Amino acid sequence: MSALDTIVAIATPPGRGAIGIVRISGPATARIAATLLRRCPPPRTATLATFREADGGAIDQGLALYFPGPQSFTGEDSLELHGHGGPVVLDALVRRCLALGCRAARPGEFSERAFLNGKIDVAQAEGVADLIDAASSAAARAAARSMQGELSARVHALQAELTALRVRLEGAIDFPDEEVPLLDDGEVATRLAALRGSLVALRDEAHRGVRLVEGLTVVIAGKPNAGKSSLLNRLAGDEVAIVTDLPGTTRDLLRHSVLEDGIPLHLVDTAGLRVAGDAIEAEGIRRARAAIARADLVLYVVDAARERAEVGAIGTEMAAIAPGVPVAIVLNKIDLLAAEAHDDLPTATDPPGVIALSARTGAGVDRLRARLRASAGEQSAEVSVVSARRRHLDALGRAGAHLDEAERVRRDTGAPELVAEELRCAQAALGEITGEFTSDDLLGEIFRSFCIGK
Ligand SMILES: Nc1nc2c(ncn2[C@@H]2O[C@H](COP(=O)(O)OP(=O)(O)OP(=O)(O)O)[C@@H](O)[C@H]2O)c(=O)[nH]1
Ligand SMILES: [Mg+2]
Repeated sequence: MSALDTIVAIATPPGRGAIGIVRISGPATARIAATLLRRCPPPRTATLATFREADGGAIDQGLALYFPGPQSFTGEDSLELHGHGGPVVLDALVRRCLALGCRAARPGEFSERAFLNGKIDVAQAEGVADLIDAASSAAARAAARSMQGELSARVHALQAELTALRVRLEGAIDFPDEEVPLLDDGEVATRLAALRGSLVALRDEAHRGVRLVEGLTVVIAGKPNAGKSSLLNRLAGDEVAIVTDLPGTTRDLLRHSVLEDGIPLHLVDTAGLRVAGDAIEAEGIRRARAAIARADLVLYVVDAARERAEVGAIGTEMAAIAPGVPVAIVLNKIDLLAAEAHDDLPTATDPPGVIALSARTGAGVDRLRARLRASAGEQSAEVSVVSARRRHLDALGRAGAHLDEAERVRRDTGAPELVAEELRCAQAALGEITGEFTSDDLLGEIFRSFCIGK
């Protein structure tokens, strides 16, 4: 990319609208404004202007806003032309700018320039993109936080801690004969432990942020005939899966995505867990267990009429298959229970969090939906979730692995230079989030996923 180019793009969505905005950024902005509008408008002042063709004729009339660099979004001289939002008139305006020496902007190029000029970091730019793409108010709130630099600030705080600890360790390397036993005093161990704790906390929060954007993988599991496929159909609002009264109906994984309040839920129906009857079912059960292990949430479906007694053992059974994966127990087929039993379900003897419902009648399904929304992070977004992406989680994961390794090296060898080296690697991994240590290829990839004019 040449920083000398002046770029132009329509910044409003395609189609007709009351207002359409064309954005220009780069060193030739003032010159182009002087020709297009007859004079460059005063800085940061909305100015009524006629946008003119080469022959002096009017393309449109509207507001012109001139932002001299560096006090602009991109950090360069830039101009916004607010005209009428018709595709033909906006195209004519862009064509005129191209004739005056602009180049058509690539997707995300305005944001990329803002990054290159130090106006925002990559995590903030991604926050802008996520805010525009947000499908729920929770996702929008989280994206706004990242856009305003909350994720970046958390990363910077961790990096500052890492730097301080490295200085301490590198002091020990440079002055090995100092009296203070630098690595035995427990201080390094304590600070390392605190760092690991902060990193895990940030990673959890980032994970919730990713789920707001990417959605939640919800695996429906349970014994054969419990009503798993019926529940999938109920949540999907469609006959997605085959339902029969034969145990062992579902053998393969069946995936279906739905939007719950704007949050994508990726539902996975599975084969009933039991001792398999044949090779096909055995493979289905193997796949079911693998899906459970990768789930963000498992809905364990129980036939309320026949399997109530087994509810207590489910937690242990699931923990063996998928340690750490949250499980919600769904007591299904409550329509088969005596009418008076419905009202006080779940009862005090059920484990906490049990959701009683009927996949057949739909009774109680709203409670399940509320639980799904909560799991998708909607509730925690009230507190403070930042929007995040897989690549952030990845970087946080690698930083965490280096900190674990630093702790292991500290314990086993006590060699400050080895610990310091792991801290340096952790720091580099964190730097990828904000773009400090990100390769040009990755940067290009990130910004290309943005829309044109942003
Ligand atoms: N009365 C009643 N029957 C239900 C309910 N949910 C499912 N069933 C019935 O239970 C039987 C099994 O339902 P499925 O949805 O196929 O159960 P599954 O857990 O997917 O079974 P497999 O795929 O064999 O493991 C069918 O006859 C369903 O009609 C319910 O809420 N109430
Ligand atoms: Mg089934």
